[in-house]
Amino acid sequence: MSSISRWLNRVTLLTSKERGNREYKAYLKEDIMISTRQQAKLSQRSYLYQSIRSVVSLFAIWPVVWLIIIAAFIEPLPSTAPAAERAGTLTDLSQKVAPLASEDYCGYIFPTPEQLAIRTVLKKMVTRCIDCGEVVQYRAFNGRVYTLTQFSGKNVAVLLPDSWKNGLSLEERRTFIDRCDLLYEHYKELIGEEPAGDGLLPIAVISDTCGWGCGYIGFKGIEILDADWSLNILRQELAAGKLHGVVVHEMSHNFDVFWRYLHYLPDHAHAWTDFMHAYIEIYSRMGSKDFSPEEIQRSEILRNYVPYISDETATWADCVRDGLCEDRGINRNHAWAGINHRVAQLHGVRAIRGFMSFLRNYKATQRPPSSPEAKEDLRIEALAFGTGLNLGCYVDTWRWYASAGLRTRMMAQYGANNPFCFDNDRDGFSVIQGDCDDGNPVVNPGATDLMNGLDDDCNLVADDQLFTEPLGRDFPNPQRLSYPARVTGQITANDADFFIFPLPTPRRVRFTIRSTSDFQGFLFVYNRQGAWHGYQFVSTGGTSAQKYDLNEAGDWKFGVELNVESRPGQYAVELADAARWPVMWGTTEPPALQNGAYRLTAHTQMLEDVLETPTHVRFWVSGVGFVGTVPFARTTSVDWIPESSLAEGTYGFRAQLFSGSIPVADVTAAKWFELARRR
Ligand SMILES: [Ca+2]
Ligand SMILES: [Ca+2]
Ligand SMILES: [Ca+2]
Ligand SMILES: [Ca+2]
Repeated sequence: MSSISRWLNRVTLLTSKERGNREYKAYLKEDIMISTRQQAKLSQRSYLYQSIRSVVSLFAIWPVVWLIIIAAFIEPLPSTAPAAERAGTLTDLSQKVAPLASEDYCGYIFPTPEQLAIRTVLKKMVTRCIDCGEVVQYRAFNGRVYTLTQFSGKNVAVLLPDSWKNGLSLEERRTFIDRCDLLYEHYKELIGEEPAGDGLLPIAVISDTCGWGCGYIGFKGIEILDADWSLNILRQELAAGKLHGVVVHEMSHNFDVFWRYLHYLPDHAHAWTDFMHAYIEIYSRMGSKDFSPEEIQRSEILRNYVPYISDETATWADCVRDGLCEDRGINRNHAWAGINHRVAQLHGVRAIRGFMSFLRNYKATQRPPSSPEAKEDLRIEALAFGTGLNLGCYVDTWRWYASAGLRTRMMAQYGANNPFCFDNDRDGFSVIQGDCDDGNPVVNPGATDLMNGLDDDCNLVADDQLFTEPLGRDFPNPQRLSYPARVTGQITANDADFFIFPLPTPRRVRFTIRSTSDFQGFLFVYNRQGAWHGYQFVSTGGTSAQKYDLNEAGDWKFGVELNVESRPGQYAVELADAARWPVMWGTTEPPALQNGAYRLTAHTQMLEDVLETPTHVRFWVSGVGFVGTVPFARTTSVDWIPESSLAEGTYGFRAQLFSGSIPVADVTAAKWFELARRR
C-alpha cells in the first residue's frame, strides 16, 4: 500500500472514530458535571499515554502479545540477552510488526447514526452448515467495503479474508465460530441482555480498523485486525480449546449495554472491559490457554484492586473521579473495575448476576443518573442487591462514595450488620479488609507467612517467604530466595537485581511482576546454562503474570532488569506453583443415532477443579444452541432430535457442568459428527 493511501485510510478512520467519540464526549460534558480540575487533567493527558496504559495493562495476561509489544516498542532487548537469541527473536517479530501509532490501540467506537444506517446486517441462517462459506461484501466501521467469506454460527458470523480462511484448518475454523457463539451465550446469561442490532453479530477480520480489534459500544459488531501474529494467537488459543482474547475483549464492548448508567470516566469503556473482559473468562470457566479462572481472578485483583486499596490515602473522589493518583500507580479505570472484581471474588457469580439484574430493572424504569456520584450510588446499590448485604462498611473500607440516601436505603433493605465487616477473631482485620480466615487470629494480612503449610498472610500462596531489598542498599548479586517467594525491591538507573531460587522438583512456575511505583521493565528467567528461558514485561503501574516450565530440580535464576525503554522504580515479584490448567471435567463420545434422535453422552472424568458440586449437565450443539439440560450423574445423555429444517453437514456437541444456573466448569471439547441426510 502506498504511503498516500495509508495516510488517507488513517484520515478516514480517524474521522469515523472521531464522530462516534465526539458524541460520547458531548454526552459526558452535557450529562455529567466533570469538575474543572478533571477537565484540566483530561486535556493534559495525551491520548498516546492513555491508550498505551490501558492497552498495555489490558494485555498483561497475554504472553504472546507481550512479545509483540516488546518487539514494537523496545529495541534493542536488554544487553543481558544472549546475542544470537536476541537477533533471532527480534528480526522475526520486527519484520511482522511495524511499530504502532497511538490511535492503533483505540479499540472501541460509539456508533454514529450514519454508521448504524450502513452497517452490515447478517441474518441468522440456521439452514446453512457451519462449513459453507459465502462470499459477501462487508462494509466496515470506517465505511470501506471488503470482500470476505462469511461463516455463520448461531449468534455470530465470522467474516474472513483469504489469509485467515486459508490460515485456519477446517476444525480450527469450526471451533473458532463455536467458541464465539458460546461466548455470546455466556455474556447473554451473565448480563441478561443482548447488544442492540438485528441479526448475527459480525466478527470481521480486516486490514484496517480502530486497533488490534475494535467493537461498537452496546451494539453488535466487532472488527479484528488482519495480522499474522493475531492469527497465530488465535490458533494457539484454539489448540488449547480457548478463544483469542481480542474477541473476548471486543465482545465485552458490544455487551456494554449499561454504559449510559455507569460511564463517567473519560475512557470508561475500558473501565468496563477492565472488569468484564476478565470476568467473562472467570464466569464461563473458560479461562485462557495459560491461566485458570482462579489465576485470572487473582491477577485482576492484584492489577485493579490492590494498587488502590493498599494506598491508605487513596479516595474515590481523588483517584477515580478526578484521576489524580496516576503518578502513585493508581489507574482510575483499574480502581473502578477493582471494586467489582473484589465483590466477585468474595461473593461469587450469584452476586454479579444479581448486580446485572438490578441494573436491568433500573434501566427499564429510570433515566440514566447524571453525575459520577449518582452513577456510583447506582453501582453500589446494584452490588448490594447482588450480595444481599448492606455495603456501607465496604464503602468505608474502600474510601468510596455513597450518598446518605443510599446508606439509609441499604440499612432499611439489608439491616445494619454485614458479617464480612466483622472481626470475629479480633486480629484487627475483617474479611473485607483481607482476613482470609476470620476464625484464626494468627492468619491475617498483617501476619508473616511461616513454614507451616498455611497461607498465614492471606495472599493466596502458602508458605511464601518475603525478601525485601534494604532501603538505600542493593540486594546482593545474586540474592538467594526460598521457594515459593515474594520479593519487593527497587531498580535504580543502571541497576539490575538477580535472584537464585531452589526448585525441589521440576514444575510449572508462575511469575507475577507488579510495578508498585514508576518501575517499567523486564523479568528474565534464565535456564540452567545461563541463557534466557523466557521473559515478561511490566508497564508502570501494571501487573504481568507468566508461566514457565522449569524442567529440572535445582537452582534457577531470574533477574529484574531495565533497558532503554524502561523506567527505574519499585517492583514486587511473586513466584509460586502454577495451577493445573487447562483441565477437562469430562469426555464425550460420538453420538448414536436411534429412531431419528442423536444420543449425546458425556462422561465425568474429574471433579477436583470444578467450582461447586454440579447439579446439572447442559448440552450444546454448534450452530443450534442448547439442546437439553439433565440432572448431574457420572454419565449423562440427552436425546436430540434435529429440527427438520436443519441441513445435513457437520455439527459438534459439547457439555457443561452447572450448579443451578451457574457454570462450574468449562465446556467439553467439541465432538464433531455428521448429520445424515433425512427423508
Ligand atoms: Ca479477623
Ligand atoms: Ca484471621
Ligand atoms: Ca502467603
Ligand atoms: Ca505459612
